[in-house]
Amino acid sequence: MMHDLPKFAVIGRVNKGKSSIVSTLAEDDTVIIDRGAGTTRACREFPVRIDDTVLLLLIDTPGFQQAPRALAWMKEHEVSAANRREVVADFVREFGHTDEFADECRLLQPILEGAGILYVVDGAKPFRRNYEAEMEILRWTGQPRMALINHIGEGDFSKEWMPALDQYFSIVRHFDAHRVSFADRVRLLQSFRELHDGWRANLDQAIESLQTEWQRRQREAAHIIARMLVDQLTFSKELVLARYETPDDHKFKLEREFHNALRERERKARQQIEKLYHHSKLETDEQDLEKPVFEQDLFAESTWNLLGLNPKQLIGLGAITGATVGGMIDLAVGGASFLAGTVLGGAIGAGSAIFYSAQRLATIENIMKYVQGAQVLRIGPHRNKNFPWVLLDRALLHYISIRDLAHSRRERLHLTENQEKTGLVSRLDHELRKQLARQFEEIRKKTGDDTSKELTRLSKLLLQVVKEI
Ligand SMILES: Nc1nc2c(ncn2[C@@H]2O[C@H](COP(=O)(O)OP(=O)(O)OP(=O)(O)O)[C@@H](O)[C@H]2O)c(=O)[nH]1
Ligand SMILES: [Mg+2]
Repeated sequence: MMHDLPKFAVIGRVNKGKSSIVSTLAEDDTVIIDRGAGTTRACREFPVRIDDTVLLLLIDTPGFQQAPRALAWMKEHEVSAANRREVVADFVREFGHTDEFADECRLLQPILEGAGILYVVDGAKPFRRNYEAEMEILRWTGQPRMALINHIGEGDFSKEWMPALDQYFSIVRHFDAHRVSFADRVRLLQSFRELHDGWRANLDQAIESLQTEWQRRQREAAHIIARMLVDQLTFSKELVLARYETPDDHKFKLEREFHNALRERERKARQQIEKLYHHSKLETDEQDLEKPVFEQDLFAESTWNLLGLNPKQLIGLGAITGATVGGMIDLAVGGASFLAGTVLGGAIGAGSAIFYSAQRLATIENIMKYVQGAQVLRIGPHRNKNFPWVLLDRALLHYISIRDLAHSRRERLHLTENQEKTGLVSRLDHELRKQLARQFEEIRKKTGDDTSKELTRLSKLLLQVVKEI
């Protein structure tokens, strides 16, 4: 694979999104990107890799600063078309060790060493004649070259750019560094194939590896979400009371710990998804990130209104799963009504404890039982019918936001931008929803038991969901 490894230098005027394109294609959110011009001062290689296999190399380069002057020097030394590449090499030899044309020399170096050229322009700004010098220099190198029209901002001057770019580059493509999908990335690799015969076999392999990897990530994402749901739906917390204590002594603390543990599990699953899609920065900045939907308290009523299934849909599923309609309405309307814990009376060390599940609103007091010996206070598992649907909705919204997030985005992630994507579960196919509801019921029956079968089944169903959204 290392033999004739495809290498592309990303080239262009300062501040046109070169580093952003490298970051997006290499799925590397550590590439330095900034709104100021002249951010990248040295060339740096970024491998596009799957596991340990490098599929291709991208080289981030400084931008052209004085192309017209550089071209003037080259024209003075030109003899014929046959020696132009040599003249470019002479230029780098002449100025490579001086302060003059420092950025031009650095960006030309990898091209002279055999890299293909990805020339980036900003299609949101009009074409100007002064771009001709840099395009001409690139043509003189004779290396395989493609132009990418990026869009920094609103305007669209692609129509002006096209006829100019077509004269200097064998392929011209639109490629938006901020809004690029997986399919766009694959399409770009397919264009790379056309640039140079020697790279074709490696690029074919790269495309295949990427597609396999994408499917693997879908399966892993489905599994992460399934495992989180199984954990959340079976989770409970217990506390042994001393003889002189009453449940009231611990009620609030236990409830708080229970909710914190649920939040923590959700947070962990999100981090795993972010890691899966190579968003390492998001992971470390998570505490500081403002994520309106997700930072909303899982137990706040507004979250419940926004996500999960609506009461009618829950009733629809109730008929299937045999739950009582009255109870369901009660649970679906009040975000807070299910919060009470349940108390378990049981003899410690006497084997199985008796568990009182609260279908409807239950308070700790009214279901407390004293059995011989110590009392055990237990809270959970969460009984609300909508609970798994809210969790799933939140997980899916987070999943698609991460999956579709270009690695070049540096601003804080506002997941509410995906407003049209909220309420995903309420739009799922009814049959699929029925199957999910059945699985949730099965899982909920399994408190404390082995849930590996349920996990496998739920993963399979969620894979269907993940592939569709
Ligand atoms: N909206 C939007 N902004 C973009 C896009 N691509 C780049 N930018 C922004 O444009 C600015 C410059 O991006 P860079 O990737 O640093 O550009 P560069 O060409 O590497 O710049 P230098 O290294 O300074 O030559 C940054 O503020 C980016 O966030 C895009 O597709 N859409
Ligand atoms: Mg840069």
